[in-house]
Amino acid sequence: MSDIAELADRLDRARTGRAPIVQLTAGTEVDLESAYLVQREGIALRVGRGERVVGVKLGFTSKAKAEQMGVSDVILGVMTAQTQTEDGGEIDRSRFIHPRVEPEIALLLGADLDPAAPADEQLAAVAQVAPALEIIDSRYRDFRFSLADVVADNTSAAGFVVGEWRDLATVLSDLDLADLEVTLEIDGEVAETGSTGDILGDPLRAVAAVARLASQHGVPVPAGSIILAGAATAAAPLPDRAGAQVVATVAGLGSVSCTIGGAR
Ligand code: 0L1
Ligand code: MG
Repeated sequence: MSDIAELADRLDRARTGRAPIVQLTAGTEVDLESAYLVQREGIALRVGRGERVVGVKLGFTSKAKAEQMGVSDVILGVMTAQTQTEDGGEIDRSRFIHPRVEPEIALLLGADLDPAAPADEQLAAVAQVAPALEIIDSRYRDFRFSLADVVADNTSAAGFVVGEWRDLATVLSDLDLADLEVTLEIDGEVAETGSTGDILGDPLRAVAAVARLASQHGVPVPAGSIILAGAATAAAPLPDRAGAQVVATVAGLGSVSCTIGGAR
């Protein structure tokens, strides 16, 4: 087994067995490019077992989180249909290790994303927009990792929920997508507040970032893909109580929610 395959297998076992591991970089030199290869290999393992890729996500899109990690670029992960929960649906918490939840903006591509196209053409590929929740769950002990570790671990992607899609052009004629208040509520209590402007200054900037990273690392982003643009607030622990409600509201755009199941 090559190093890349072995590292991907280690992370895959940690995820499927819910057994956190020490950071890959604790024992092996892994640069960023190799980390993306480990990520791709991990996704290939899952696709081989019947999972279906439905989109991509960005991480470290807020200045605060990037500064905290000492990184200057965003990171790209891949999402599968098997990790999506319908809006208002139940999320089985027992399938995670130490999950957190963050409110996001989701974009839906109506056309293939062409990395060579000018930015305005790339933007024109986005057809719809929706509020979203992302569940992140590091496969590393104590949720601690280096940049290469977290990229290899598919940027902690673990699950997502998308609210009602709205036509992007209609939304933009009415709202400033870069300046909408975002609230994350857990059981009716406000857990986090932020703004869509905390996502790269404007969540639509995610499109060019995705195009660049996807092209660099060989990730296709065809029409119909969902893009999670990034978190608008810090992540909150996913509640550990069955029946707990998690709701994200993006002012003017709507709400998205899930209920916790399978908790202790
Ligand atoms: O989606 C995210 O912003 C998470 C990126 C990875 C870092 C983390 O797990 O906090
Ligand atoms: Mg996220």
